[in-house]
Amino acid sequence: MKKLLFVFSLAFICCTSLYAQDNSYNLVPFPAQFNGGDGQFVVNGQTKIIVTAKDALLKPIAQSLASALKTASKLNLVVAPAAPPTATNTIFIRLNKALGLGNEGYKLVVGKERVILESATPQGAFYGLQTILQLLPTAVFSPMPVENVAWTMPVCQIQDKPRFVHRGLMLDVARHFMPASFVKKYIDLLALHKMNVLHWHLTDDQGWRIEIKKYPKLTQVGSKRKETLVGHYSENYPQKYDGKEYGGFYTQAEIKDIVKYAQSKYVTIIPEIELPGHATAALAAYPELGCEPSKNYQVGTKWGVMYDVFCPTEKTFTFLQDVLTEVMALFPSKYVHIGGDECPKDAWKKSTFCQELIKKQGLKDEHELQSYFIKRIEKFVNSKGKSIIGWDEILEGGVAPNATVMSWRGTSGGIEAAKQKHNVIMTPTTYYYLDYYQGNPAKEPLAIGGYLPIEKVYGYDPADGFDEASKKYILGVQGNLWTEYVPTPEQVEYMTFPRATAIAESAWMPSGVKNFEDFAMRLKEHLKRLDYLKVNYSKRILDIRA
Ligand code: TNX
Repeated sequence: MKKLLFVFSLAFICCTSLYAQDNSYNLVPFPAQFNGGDGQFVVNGQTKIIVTAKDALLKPIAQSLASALKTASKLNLVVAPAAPPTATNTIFIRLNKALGLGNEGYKLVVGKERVILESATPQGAFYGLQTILQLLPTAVFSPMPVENVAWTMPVCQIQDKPRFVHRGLMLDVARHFMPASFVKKYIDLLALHKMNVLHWHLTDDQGWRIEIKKYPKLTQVGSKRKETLVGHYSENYPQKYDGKEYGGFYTQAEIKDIVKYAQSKYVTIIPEIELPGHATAALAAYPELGCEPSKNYQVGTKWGVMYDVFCPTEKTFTFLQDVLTEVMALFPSKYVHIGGDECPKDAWKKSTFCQELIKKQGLKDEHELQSYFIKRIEKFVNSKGKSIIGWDEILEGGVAPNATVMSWRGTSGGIEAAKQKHNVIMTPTTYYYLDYYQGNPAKEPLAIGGYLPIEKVYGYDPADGFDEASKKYILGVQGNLWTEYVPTPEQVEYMTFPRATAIAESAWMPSGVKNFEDFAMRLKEHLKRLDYLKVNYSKRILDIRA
């Protein structure tokens, strides 16, 4: 069996390379199984898209295809409820529960006379639609009509499904606020890459960005900072501030609207509320939640890890439960991310309350106090039928029983958590930190540090370092964009793409079949799609391969 798989993989690699040399096969992420053929399906003014009444859930997908073609080609494709199976010049889109490709998979057969897209769910059909759009000329992504294009798709057969269920990007809107319209664009770009999770980092030391009705000061006070550090926060750099007030937050109405939008693109938004650390913005609003309630806490104006954190008092737990209750009501996601990272223990060490609590609970030290904190929060979240995700520090002092661990400090946290039979999401700094430099730092805009060119991002296999028995705990992967040095949407796009395209391929393609050369060739055409979508991606890959 192993030998067979090996031969299959080799054949796969050869085929994918071959196909990619032909511009018509620039699929990203590349499908799990692909067979090319001869000839083309020609789309013209008479082409019909068929969705029967029983599959009415697929209508929005048919309409999206028709509307993309209408915008770019002016062709007016009709979406109709029936046609004989032998009808020509027809695109059939239908549900088929017996496909065997899971909830997100689809089968696509492009013939000269007709196209058939089948999936077990609308989500599968949505990914099939992304593939159809990528098989069509790149101009189908144009927001305006494009002349002199032959609107064809190459004959091919595809059976496709993702490797991982969690295929995400994390966007930090706490350090720099991103407008709601841009968050929607980011969701579009996730969907284009068949990614399905937006991890929304909504709170941190430098800003609280989600309206909580019960605690209005969180946004009245916590969403604004007096000024922002310019340049690098390391002690070795001059510490200069811009002297300008900075702020922003999302109302609950805006959040509902964004969640609904994401649902239409099959993107789940996982909200993150940071605790017990990265909490200074909340403490500035409600100082009674800190270990020194009389302290004049201020929303952070520089980056890094801050000394002040939530104090594990009953007042704090009530506050956090109230906040999480409102958050869980806004986000249908089964998961809530509760942070858990970089919580310095100094404030707890100095606090008599914390020291007594440690004794009372029979805990060994402040690390076990952090574990106590997270476990209590987990219990509450579980009682509401949801689950927590935490950064890998939640392993400290004993991981909460049902937690999913997001492995960021390298891969070891994830590997360890999986050994303890916890689900994990791999997002290591070494491969997936999108705030790191992607080219020569001397030629790049200021970034947090590190060096992470797309070749390295692409080369990572998320199962590296896991033993056979642990691999099944890998839920998936995620690129993280922290925004200390990313003040605008344009800069978010620059840092995210095309590295996120490489992550999307690792999230989707079967293990062992990726090939960077092949990817780079397909990427060249894919970047033209991003041009049409007005994405300010980094052009480095084009320069180095020109
Ligand atoms: C570490 S990754 C952090 C963030 C910073 C990031 C910068 C993680 C869980 N915490 O607070 O923004 O480094 O790369």
